[in-house]
Amino acid sequence: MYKSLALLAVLPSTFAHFILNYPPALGPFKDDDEGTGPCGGYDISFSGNVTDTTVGGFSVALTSTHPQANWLYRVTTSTQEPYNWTNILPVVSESGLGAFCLPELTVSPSFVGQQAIIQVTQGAVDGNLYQCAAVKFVEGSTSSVPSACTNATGVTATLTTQTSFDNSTSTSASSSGSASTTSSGTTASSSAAGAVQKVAGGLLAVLPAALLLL
Ligand SMILES: [Cu+2]
Repeated sequence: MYKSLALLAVLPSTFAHFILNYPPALGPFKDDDEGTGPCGGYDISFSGNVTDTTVGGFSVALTSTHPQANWLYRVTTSTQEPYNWTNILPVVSESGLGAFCLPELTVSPSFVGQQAIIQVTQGAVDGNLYQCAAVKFVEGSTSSVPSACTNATGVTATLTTQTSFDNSTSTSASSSGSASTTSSGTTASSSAAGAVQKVAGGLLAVLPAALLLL
């Protein structure tokens, strides 16, 4: 009893599904609106916090209150539907409660100089949940990981072969055999595997790179 109260005290005051700790979210967390896309009750906007973010390596730090979830990390420079999202990683399957951070995420250098929205979607037992951060992409990679980027004991993550929560056989990459699709897939998988490998001090299993190329 006392122990569970103490645990609750560590969690955010509302019993949130998940919280985006870094980069800073578009606005104060709104628990009731977290299921509202694209940004958990916020319109896409650059009028608040805009965090300088290096294209060659950056962190996204989360707190999850679901013991198991899938995560999708996407980016866009568009402010209007359908937003033209680009996946930063394939869907990540994660288990464990509390702090969950992927360091060394990357986006294409073509984002340098642009303001963009990083969107994190959590696919959980109670549906899809959304948080976003406004960033300005700059050159280079950040050598130091922000203090907000930690992983709770027991948190593990693996990359899946899915590109969305809808299904794994959607029109994009999977059924196309073109050379350009193959080579971009190779690049994405190696950097993605590197990012996921950093989670939780080697507790995780990373899918063989070959699987990601299917
Ligand atoms: Cu929830």
